[in-house]
Amino acid sequence: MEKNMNRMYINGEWMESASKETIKVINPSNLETLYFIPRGCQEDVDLAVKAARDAFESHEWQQVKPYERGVLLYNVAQAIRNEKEAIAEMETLDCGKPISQAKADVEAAARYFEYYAGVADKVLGETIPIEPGILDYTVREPVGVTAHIIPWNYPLQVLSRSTAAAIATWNAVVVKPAEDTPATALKLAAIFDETNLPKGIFNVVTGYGHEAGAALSDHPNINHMTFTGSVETGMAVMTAASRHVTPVTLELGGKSPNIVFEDCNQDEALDWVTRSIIQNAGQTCSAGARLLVQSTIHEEFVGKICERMNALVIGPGITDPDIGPILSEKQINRIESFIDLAKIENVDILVGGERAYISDSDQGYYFKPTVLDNVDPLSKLSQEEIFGPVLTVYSFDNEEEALKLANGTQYGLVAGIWTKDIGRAHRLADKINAGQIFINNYGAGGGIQMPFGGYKKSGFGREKSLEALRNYTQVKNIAVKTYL
Ligand code: TXE
Repeated sequence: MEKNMNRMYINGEWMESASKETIKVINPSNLETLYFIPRGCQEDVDLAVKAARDAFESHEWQQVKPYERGVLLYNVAQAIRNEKEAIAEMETLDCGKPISQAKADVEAAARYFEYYAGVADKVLGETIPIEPGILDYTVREPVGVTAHIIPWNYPLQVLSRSTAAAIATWNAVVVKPAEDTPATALKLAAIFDETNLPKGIFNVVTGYGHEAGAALSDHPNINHMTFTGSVETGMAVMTAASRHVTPVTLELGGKSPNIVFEDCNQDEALDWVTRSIIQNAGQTCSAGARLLVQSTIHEEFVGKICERMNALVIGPGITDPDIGPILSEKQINRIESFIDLAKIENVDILVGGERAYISDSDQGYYFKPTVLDNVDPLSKLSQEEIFGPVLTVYSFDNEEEALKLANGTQYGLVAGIWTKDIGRAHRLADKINAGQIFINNYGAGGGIQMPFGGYKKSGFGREKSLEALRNYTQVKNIAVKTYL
């Protein structure tokens, strides 16, 4: 484990919280204590925001040329890659996710830093034709201090995608990782510490959401807030930010459908429908949580999904199973409460539906992959994130019914469409209310270069890709009379 795990990183210094209190972090695979982190409080957040503000305004940072910022970020990417195995292990111990998935996350993190390293000297303005004698142009300026509240399901990836974009565009950042999974944020701080980045450009305050997180989102001296997490907390963050007219980018999860037509390549659809709900034990905002299947192939297709789910290996993340543990007692209890509801609503529990016990000591928060059929589209089971390896299944007869089901939730993050009828695929893609549509694939390209974000309660603003630069820059228009 990293040596600085019991310290936060503020203004280039490793420090305790002003509260002097700590939070225990456990390994969800076996419930062993991993380490303790500082329980950050208002005072720590104030310190970090001030450090970021001073660093942002410093001559030193203002003098860093755009391409030099790119080089700094590129070096961070290389440093991440150099320690890929060790960083992946940290992520797995914290989150429980299978080590191969953690390695993919680390690779994605490195790619975010590379991608935005390349962007750093290409943040362009425009010239706008107005009238003879007037030169009108725009410049994209940094917003200043950007705050990033990070969830526990993809800690390093989510942290990297937004901080890389923010630093590439000349901002200074304050990060609040999730209290359950802070290891890779602190590791990233250690990596930044070894670069030539001025002190205070990258800060990490550890702590609880309702304390450090709330203090950060309600801070009068930040210029942008990026939040990924639940709808409920997202609303609280937005309310706090609104008190200071701080713009927010919210990524709040989903209830994404995979829509499977009888004419699709069934083997591919089976692979991806399964993978999209068991990735990270279903604790993924873009999980393919709902299966919408044409009634003509319902029985056959769902039967094959159940076979695949039954064959999956469950175990500690470090042993690289198909499914690792759920993050916490709170999260697994939440999944169980949905299963209780399924029983009350007489839903068909085709496989799973209960905790899994994998060792003699029965330690760890394991849950069996689960398929729920005949679910009411208006039930909470269909409308809310279960955030576990739990697939809910629905039947449709035609395109119109499929569309109605697909759009029938409060969320709109992702949708997968499986059909060889490309006209139908495009018609649906046009009408589905979601920020990202995959046709005959689910998750192509790893997403770094693609805009990502939600419709409806999945949030707003886009992360990843060049779209993210809008979050961290503001446009200034300058009109010049060219002769007097
Ligand atoms: O999320 P929270 P929780 C969804 C998923 C999950 C549910 C609950 O459905 O079952 O949310 O998870 C910080 N002010 N997602 O309770 O509370 C917190 O410390 C400021 C979807 O863990 O949203 C953490 O850093 N910050 C999702 C972050 O918010 C606060 C990923 C997320 O925690 C805060 C995670 C407050 N008042 C959960 N309270 C996705 N979109 O991928 C908490 N936080």
